[in-house]
Amino acid sequence: MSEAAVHVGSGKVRELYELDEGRLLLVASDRISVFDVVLPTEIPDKGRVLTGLSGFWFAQTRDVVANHLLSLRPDGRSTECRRLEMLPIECVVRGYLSGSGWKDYLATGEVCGHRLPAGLVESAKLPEPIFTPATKAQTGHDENIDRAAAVALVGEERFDEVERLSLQLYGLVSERAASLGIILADTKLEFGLDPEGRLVLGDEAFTPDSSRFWPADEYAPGGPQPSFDKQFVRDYAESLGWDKNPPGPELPEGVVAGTRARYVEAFERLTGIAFDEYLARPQLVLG
Ligand code: PZK
Repeated sequence: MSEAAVHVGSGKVRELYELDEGRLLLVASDRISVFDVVLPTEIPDKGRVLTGLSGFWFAQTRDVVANHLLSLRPDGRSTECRRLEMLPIECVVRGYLSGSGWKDYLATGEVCGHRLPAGLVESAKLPEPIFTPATKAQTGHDENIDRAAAVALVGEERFDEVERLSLQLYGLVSERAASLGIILADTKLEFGLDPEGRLVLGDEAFTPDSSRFWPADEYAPGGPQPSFDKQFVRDYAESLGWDKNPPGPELPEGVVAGTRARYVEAFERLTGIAFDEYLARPQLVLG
């Protein structure tokens, strides 16, 4: 990393550094979290898979909306990006009923003010994708909010713009994933403003850490779906009778190898690029 980089933020599995006034460095580690707990065992190359996938989708969607990516570093896990003024909402699109969307629907019949048909089951495909914004919690979980609450945070014009762009991006990526046998159940996007006030897509985009990817050939609505990437880890952790409170369990070699293989498979299926080629030349994913 460049000698002058100043650490400015930590996520569960990522670090953020300032390169200069206008540029940041986003570094994806190999840490993995399950049931919201970061485990003591890493998944080799997980950070590279996520960085490469995000870069790939930034390149594929640049005609829909500008993004913050400037370049991928040769380490394959670090993204140099433009510094933005981030909007104070998470932009979530759901094509299927899962996670907090399913919980809210069970309790109220609605998700973020979208009234849904009666009788939907867990993981059901929605009649059409819906935009379900959330607040950015400093600690704990993001809170789903309706249109009025989101408009109060970003204004009506900005809301309409991020809703339209988020739905357009979800449509583009979910169609490509579907054609490759992968369901993009939902995704979380983050937008910011550049110094000229233009809307720019930031953060990571369409990675397994910001989205739910499900293998289409195992899709069976009526319960939770196996995760494309983390299912071995979840199954192993539950088989131990772990109570899902920290500290999480160490992972055996076989679970690590199987999980790494799933991440690499997701990368190769979605990008059409061999992961070894990415490691040799990360900028390849930018086209
Ligand atoms: C920004 N985060 C999330 C927190 C991480 C990531 N382009 C940008 N401009 C300004 N701010 C951010 C970004 C981006 N991306 C992203 N927080 C601020 C975050 C902690 C660690 F890796």
